[in-house]
Amino acid sequence: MQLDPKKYSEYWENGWTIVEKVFTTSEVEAIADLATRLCRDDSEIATSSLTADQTEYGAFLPRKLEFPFKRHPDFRVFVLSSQLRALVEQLIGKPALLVTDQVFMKPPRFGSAKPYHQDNAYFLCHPDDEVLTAWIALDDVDEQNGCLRYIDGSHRGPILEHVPVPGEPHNLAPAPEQIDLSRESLACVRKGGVVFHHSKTLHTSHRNESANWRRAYASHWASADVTSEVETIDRAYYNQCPQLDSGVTR
Ligand SMILES: O=C(O)CCC(=O)C(=O)O
Repeated sequence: MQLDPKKYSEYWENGWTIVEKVFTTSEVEAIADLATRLCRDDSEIATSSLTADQTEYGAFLPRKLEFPFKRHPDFRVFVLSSQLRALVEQLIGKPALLVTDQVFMKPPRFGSAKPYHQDNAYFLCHPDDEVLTAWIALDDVDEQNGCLRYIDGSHRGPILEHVPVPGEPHNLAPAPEQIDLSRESLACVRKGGVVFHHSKTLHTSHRNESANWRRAYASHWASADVTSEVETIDRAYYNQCPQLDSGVTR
């Protein structure tokens, strides 16, 4: 799949861009159904203890399916699709390797907010220009159901200090005064579209206030030249199960 040069410029100017129609509606619907089913299977809360409303809107679901690539072959086929990889490679300018992935689930009216952060505050990868996230929309995503929000140009600044958010120790975020909200943009996208962001771009998503699902498959990619101060690259799929990530070898 050929990347529109305008999208390439937008990515390097703002730190993110959207490419619509990378996947078909039926491809993303099958993946959304599979992720939802696996989350329900994983749920430790007995559904019998929930109210009808909670059950209907999936309040018992975990909010995140970790490592879908390892969970089911259909996820592997999906995330390693040639059209997605081609777009990633045009953005980073080198062959791309899949590092890790997650499916973020925001059930209707229950999906919680994710605070502003930079992915590379967690990954600590270098060079950071060769690391990106391809966030695949599994539902139509807008302001009401919790679209991604970006601080334009933040990928050109430093990695900010990230500290645990009060009451949410699993979430690390910079101090609010370090986020210039006057440069915030919303990334609304149709299901099957992909939002690409640089590893240093500040991004967040709000709670899902709508009656619709907001599910997204986030895939994290790097070139073979990328190293990490922590275990990100040692634990990358292409190092753990190279036979499955067949595109490029180190
Ligand atoms: O989907 C979300 O709400 C958060 C996604 C995110 O932070 C990421 O993909 O890096």
